[in-house]
Amino acid sequence: MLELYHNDMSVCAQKVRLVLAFKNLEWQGTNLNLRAGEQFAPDFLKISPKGLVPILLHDKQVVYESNVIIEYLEEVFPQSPLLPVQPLERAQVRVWLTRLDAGLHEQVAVLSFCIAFRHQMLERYPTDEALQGFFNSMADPARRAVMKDIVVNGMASPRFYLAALAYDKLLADMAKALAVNDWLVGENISLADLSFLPYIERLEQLQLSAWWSGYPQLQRWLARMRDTSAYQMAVRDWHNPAYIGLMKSCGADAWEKVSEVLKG
Ligand SMILES: N[C@@H](CCC(=O)N[C@@H](CS)C(=O)NCC(=O)O)C(=O)O
Repeated sequence: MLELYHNDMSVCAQKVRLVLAFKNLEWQGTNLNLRAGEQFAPDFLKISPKGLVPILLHDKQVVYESNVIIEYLEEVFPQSPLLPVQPLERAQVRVWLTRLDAGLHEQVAVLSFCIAFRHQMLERYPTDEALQGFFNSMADPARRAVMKDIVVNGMASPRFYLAALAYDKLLADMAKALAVNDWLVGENISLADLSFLPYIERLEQLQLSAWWSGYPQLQRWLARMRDTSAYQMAVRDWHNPAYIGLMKSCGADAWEKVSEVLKG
């Protein structure tokens, strides 16, 4: 039996749900409310030492880290393969996946919080004291420092600047790959495409789609990805209207800010 501890709008949870859906696998889920801190509940920390989603349980055995989970699913359930046959192309898929762990995942959180999600926190903890109490409740000092910076400083944070630059490079690299093929690696959809879809859709939700107006191949890839039933089941059906609405309203001036950053 497959059980997934996840969150409706979490990008790395979407990535795992996309692979489950693409492979037509049945699973049971627990959707954690991350703003309410359900990821820090003692019972959850027993299976997720860092208090992060997604967590997969396969016949009660725990697998964590979304990149590890999707490769595990690929190995255990080889139907509808999502890794190419050629070793070189498999390596190229893994290079794309590594990019998420090497910074892009943190950068999507930085952009999302600086533009929109910080407002959820400021509303939930309306006084300085309450906000400080929330920061203090985060056990990991590194995560606490990042959270404090992006919630307090928003788009004025230097992290926002660095995240914008990293994403700019990502979009250029994706456009380069998609100028040659319909998919990020080789002739077929792979773990790389499914993994990056939530990270691009998030930009659109933050009102930043002008970012790839010079890359029509990226827009076509996005449309192709959204045409899959996996997208509908794993992403679209989980869209949380409150989050989508918040990102839309808070994102109104985000592109202007990102453009300023990119101009240096
Ligand atoms: N490297 C991890 C990152 C997991 C992660 O950052 N999860 C986020 C949601 S996308 C989370 O659980 N955030 C809760 C928190 O930061 O308290 C993975 O790929 O699984």
